[in-house]
Amino acid sequence: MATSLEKWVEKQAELTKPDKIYWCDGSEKEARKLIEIGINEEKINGNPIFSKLNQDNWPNAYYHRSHPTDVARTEHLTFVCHPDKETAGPNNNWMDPNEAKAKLTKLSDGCMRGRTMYVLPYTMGHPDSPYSKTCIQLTDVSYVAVSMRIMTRMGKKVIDKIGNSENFVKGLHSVGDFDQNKRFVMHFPQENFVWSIGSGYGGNALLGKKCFSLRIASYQGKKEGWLAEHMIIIGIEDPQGKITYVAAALPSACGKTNLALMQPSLPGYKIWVLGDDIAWLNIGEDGRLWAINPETGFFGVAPGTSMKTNPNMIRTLKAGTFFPTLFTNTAVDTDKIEPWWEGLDGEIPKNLTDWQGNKWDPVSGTKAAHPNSRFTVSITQSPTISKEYNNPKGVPISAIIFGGKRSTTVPLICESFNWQHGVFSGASMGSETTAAATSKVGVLRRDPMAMLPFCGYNMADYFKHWLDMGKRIKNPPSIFFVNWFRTDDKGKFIWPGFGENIRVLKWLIDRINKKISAKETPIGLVPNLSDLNLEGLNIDKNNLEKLFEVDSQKWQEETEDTKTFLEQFGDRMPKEIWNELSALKKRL
Ligand code: OXD
Ligand code: MN
Repeated sequence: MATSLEKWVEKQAELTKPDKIYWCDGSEKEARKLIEIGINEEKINGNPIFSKLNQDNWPNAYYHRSHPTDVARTEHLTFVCHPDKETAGPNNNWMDPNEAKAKLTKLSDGCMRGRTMYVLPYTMGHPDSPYSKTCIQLTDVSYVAVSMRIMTRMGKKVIDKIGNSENFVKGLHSVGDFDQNKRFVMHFPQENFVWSIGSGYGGNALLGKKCFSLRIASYQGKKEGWLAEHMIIIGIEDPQGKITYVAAALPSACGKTNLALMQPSLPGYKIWVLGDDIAWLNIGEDGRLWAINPETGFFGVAPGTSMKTNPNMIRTLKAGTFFPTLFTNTAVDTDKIEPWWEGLDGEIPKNLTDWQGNKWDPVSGTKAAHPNSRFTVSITQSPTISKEYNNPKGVPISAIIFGGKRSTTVPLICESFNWQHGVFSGASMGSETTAAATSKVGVLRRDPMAMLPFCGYNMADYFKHWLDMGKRIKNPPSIFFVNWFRTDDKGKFIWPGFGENIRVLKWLIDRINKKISAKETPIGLVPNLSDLNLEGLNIDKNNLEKLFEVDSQKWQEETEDTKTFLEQFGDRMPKEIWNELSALKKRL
């Protein structure tokens, strides 16, 4: 007798009509085979899916060039299909689930013809974790199958675990014909189901990532009393060897991965990485907040990554274990057959092929690597992986950091007065946009908790859930806000950032350990300059003060803008958030 899983796979195959169905076992041998298939058989736009890179300098690394229209998340084509629009909220595109399914059924009819359907069994989270989830994704491209093996815990055992139960997260993915007019990423939270067609890009196609572990999981978390967040998880070790775990939410491409793999400039400090993108936060048996990273890899932005900005990531990328490392839409040095991107160390190679496969002309003014070109690499290759990484319970969180890219207004670091105030700061956070989504770059967009594109339900209910969580957690973590990006009169960044950010984290640890006091401002608590270790930095006094300046005029404008943003949630908005806004206005 066929199991529920087998029946479900069969049903999807009847619709999509692949030539073959291949059940993946997650083995190393299989990953090699899939790469061979990607090199020799499958094609996108007439090009092979993978090509081999220089194995001496980049061991086990492969190159992938996407369809040129398929280079980032497509938020305008991403829908959350709750039965009613209100549950999806103004933060999501909504479509009635029946209408969405009818639409996708039409588009998916025969979409895998001539292709192989890969069945990917995986868990998000350690299989022994009480917080992990069992999932199946179907896809018709080897790139996605190989990527999922890097990013999740994939293997045959998952199928045994599912057995004949219906209790698994379902994902159906096809690249279709890459037609943008037929591209959709649809979420069905009531059914734990994601259906994506027309795109092979990470955020649209690796369905365990943004689609399940954030959009669907955030909704599960709301129902079940936990949080699925767009956060890194790190352990900060001080010179005495004490490790403090923190989770930090920053919008896409705001230095999240750099923070997660930071090499601290202050002697004696170490940063241990548990995750660079997603955190699931649960209340543990002891009543505290605990975090796991459901993923097992980094899907990071390549441009700007170098031995100077993120040496531990370069080491991770070059570590070469049995997991392949993928580079997508970077440039390629045609002499050495190596990946290249703007910001990488060393001279610009003489002969480069750009991300679209054309010979690159350095005076053309174009970028050789796509600004959102990516690497996909196993976290296990990181020299700074935390020893708690595989702990099924996760790690206890002592502080939560929110942040954004703001050239003005927002100080380098600011501590919230309490949980509710912190939730308000998170709800009102804004950031100048980047290239991770297909929208305008450099405009200020409000992005609460860095979750605007990822919260799978009405954000007003999400804020309420955050407030409720605070009431249930014993000793809720302190909440901080950081901004590494404030600029001087000439538009240059004042703060050196990267490894120097440890100075800011040191202040944060000293605060949570109650070692130092702080200066009260209308927006929260900022450092007394004497408590910040600034030794060896060369920031002039005016600029230093500017880093912590709270300009009343600018903040009044900020509150107005926040109010306009939050008003879109109407009556559903918790009154605590409005109370915080009024209190802030009063303090200003
Ligand atoms: C990502 C994103 O890819 O946030 O992580 O866009
Ligand atoms: Mn992200």
